[in-house]
Amino acid sequence: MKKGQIIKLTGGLYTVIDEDGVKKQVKPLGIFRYQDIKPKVGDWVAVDDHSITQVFARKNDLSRPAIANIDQALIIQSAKEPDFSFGLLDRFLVIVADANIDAVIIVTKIDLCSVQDRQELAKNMAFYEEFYPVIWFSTKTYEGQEKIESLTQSKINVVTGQTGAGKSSLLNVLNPKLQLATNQISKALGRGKHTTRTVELIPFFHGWIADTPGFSQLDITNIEQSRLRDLFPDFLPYASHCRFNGCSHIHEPECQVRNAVDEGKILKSRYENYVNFHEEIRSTKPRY
Ligand SMILES: Nc1nc2c(ncn2[C@@H]2O[C@H](COP(=O)(O)OP(=O)(O)OP(=O)(O)O)[C@@H](O)[C@H]2O)c(=O)[nH]1
Ligand SMILES: [Mg+2]
Ligand SMILES: [Zn+2]
Repeated sequence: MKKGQIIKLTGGLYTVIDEDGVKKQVKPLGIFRYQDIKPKVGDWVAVDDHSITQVFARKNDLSRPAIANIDQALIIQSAKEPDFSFGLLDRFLVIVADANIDAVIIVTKIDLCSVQDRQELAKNMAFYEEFYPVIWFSTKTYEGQEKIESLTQSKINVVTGQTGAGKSSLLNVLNPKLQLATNQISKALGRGKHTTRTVELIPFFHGWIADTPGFSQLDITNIEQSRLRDLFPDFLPYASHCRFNGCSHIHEPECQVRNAVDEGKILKSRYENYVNFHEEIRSTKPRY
């Protein structure tokens, strides 16, 4: 019996790298089905020659893509084509934080920005930079490449971001051997277009990167409404000074988060997105 990590799942067959670095193709024990255990890419497991015999506890867990034990999500947002979206960025940040995964924000296609556009974007991104690593990247100028290399070292990374944002292009620049397909025809932005069905961890700077089309599931409605405010790290320094314990920062008087927004200490769009998400979650909960 050896310990190992699942790096790939195709057609019910799992590829595991065991503690000696040996690759094995294995199947889960039949009994797992009755125990409601479904091994995922990223899982630490015990294996014998043919089977996964045990799945160890996960540190985190995503369902779409189905992957476990991720250290870090690279949230890829293009500056242009498609246009930068703060709503989408905040949504990704919330989903990633809810899953207890660290986030790195990468702004791609920066070569398509005018100097003025870039200054405008930089002004807003400065609010994020206090809480997340923010990297500016371009496949044309290679700006940001070294920073991405050093931040992804020795970690299990997953890329995410809307279709066309430049995820595959970025990975190809960082590791030309990958030769991932780019610019796949995409009519519908977001979901439904990604064709790949396999999730795979690819060796990447002494660590791993998940070759996924990004999170197809951008649903936030399963997040606890009372937890949502804790997923905005920029609110936390002010939240502890709100008049009411457990202030939702929406309608309570003497709310220090709202004050900080008014004073320009919290980015206004962050707060607006928080209120939108709060309402989105509330409106899907059954009322009694
Ligand atoms: N000018 C410019 N174009 C880029 C850059 N990065 C990507 N692109 C272009 O943007 C298009 C989409 O890039 P992809 O890498 O396929 O995007 P993706 O995020 O992998 O998209 P999906 O696989 O559909 O999720 C391609 O035509 C790329 O050539 C960049 O830094 N600058
Ligand atoms: Mg792609
Ligand atoms: Zn408050």
